[in-house]
Amino acid sequence: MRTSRCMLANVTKMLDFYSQFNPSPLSIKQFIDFGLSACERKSFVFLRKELPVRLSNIMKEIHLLPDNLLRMPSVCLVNDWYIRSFQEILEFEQADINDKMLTKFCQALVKIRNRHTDVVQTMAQGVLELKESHEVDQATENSIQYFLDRFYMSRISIRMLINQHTLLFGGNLNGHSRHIGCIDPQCDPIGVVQDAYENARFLCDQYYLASPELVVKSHNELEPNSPIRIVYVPSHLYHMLFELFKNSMRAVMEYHGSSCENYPPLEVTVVRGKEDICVKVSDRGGGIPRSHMDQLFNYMYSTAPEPPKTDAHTVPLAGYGYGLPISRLYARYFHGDLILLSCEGYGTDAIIYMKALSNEANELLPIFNKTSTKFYRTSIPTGDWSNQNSSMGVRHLTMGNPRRPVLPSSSLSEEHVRC
Ligand code: P4A
Repeated sequence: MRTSRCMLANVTKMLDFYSQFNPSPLSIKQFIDFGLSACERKSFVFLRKELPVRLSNIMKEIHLLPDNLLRMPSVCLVNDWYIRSFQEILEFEQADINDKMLTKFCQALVKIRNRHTDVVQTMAQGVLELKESHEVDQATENSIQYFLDRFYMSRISIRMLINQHTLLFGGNLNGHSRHIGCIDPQCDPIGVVQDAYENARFLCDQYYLASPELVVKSHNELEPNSPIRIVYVPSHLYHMLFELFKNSMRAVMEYHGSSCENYPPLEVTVVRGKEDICVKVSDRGGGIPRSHMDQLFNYMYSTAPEPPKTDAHTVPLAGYGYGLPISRLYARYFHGDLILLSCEGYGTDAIIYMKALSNEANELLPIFNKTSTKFYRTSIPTGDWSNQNSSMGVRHLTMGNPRRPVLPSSSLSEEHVRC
C-alpha cells in the first residue's frame, strides 16, 4: 500500500505540530500510582497526545539520518510503519470518549505493537544493506550510533506505554497477580538471575556440551537478612541478565577450551544500597582488552549477516546482534546503567545499576530539538588530545570510555583527528 502525496502533506503538518512538544517522562512510581487508580479514560486522554509526541519526536530524527541510509529498503519500511502508526493514533485525536471508542483504542494499540515487533531486526538489516553497498565514513557511523540509541530508547518507552495500557485495560483481567501492568512492585532480582542463568545455560550446554556453574551472593544494606525486593519491570531485567550470561558463558567456554574439567563459575552479586541496586555478573573468561570495549556497544560493528543455521549446534551462543547496546538502553531507560569492567587475561565484570527508589526511576527519553538536530549536521569533532599513534598520523581511537550522565555518551567512538 502506497501513501498518497496529499496524505503525506498532512502527516508532515501533524509531525511538525506534535514534535514541538517534549515527551513527558513518567517514573515507575507514577506508572504504579496510575495503575492502582486505573482510569481508562485518563489513560486514553494521556496516550492520544503522548504517543503522537513520542512518535513524532523520533520520526523527525529518522529524517536527519544520512541520505544513503535513508534510502535503504529496510529503513524505508520501518519509516512507513511509523507513519502508519502515527496516523492510526491521530484518528483518536478528536474522538468522543465512550466504551466503544476505548475498546477500539486498545485494539489499535495492539495492532501497532504487532506491526513494530521486528523493528530492531529490520533496522539492523538496513544498516547491513548500507554496509554492503557503501563505504561508511566515521561521521556516518557516529550518526548511526547516536540515532540508534535514541531510536531504540524511544521504542522501549512507546512499548512500555502501550503495554501498560493494554495490560491494565485490555480485558484480560489478571486480578490475582501482584503485577501492575508489566511492573512487579515486589520483583525478586535473584529469582530473575536464576531464570536468566538457566535459560542461557540451556543454550550453552547445547553448543558447548558443558557450562559454568552459578554462585549467587547478596547483600541488603538497608535491612540485613531480609530478601531483596525491587520495584521494576522483570522482563527488562531478564533481558539484560540473559544477555550478560550468554556473553560470560561464551567467554568462559572459549577461554578454557573443551578439554577443561572444571570451568570457573559465574559469580553474581546482588546488592541493595540506599540509592542503587546493583547486580554484578563476574566471570573468569579471560576478559577483553580495553581497546575492544567500545566495539561491544557499537551498532555498526555488531552488525553482521546472521550465521547460517544448519542445526542447533552451529548457532553461536552470543555475539551476533545488538544484545549489549540494547541491554544498556533498558538499564538507562529508568535512569540506571549497565557497564563492563574487564581485566584482560583474567575476566569481565558486568554491572547493572537500577534506581532503588521508584520515584527516582524516571523514564529517560530522547528529545528532538536544536541540540539533537545539530548532532547529525556536525562532522567529526576536532580532537583536543593527542593520538596514541600521532607521530605516524594514523587515525585511531584514543579516549577510553568516559561516562557521561546522559544518553549520547555511547557515541563516544569519535576519532580525535586534527581537522
Ligand atoms: N572476553 N570477555 C567477554 C568476551 C570475551 C565478555 C566476549 C572474549 C566478547 C564478545 C562477545 C561475548 C563475549 C564477558 C562478559 C560480557 C561481555 C563480554 O558481559 O566475559 O560477544 C559479542
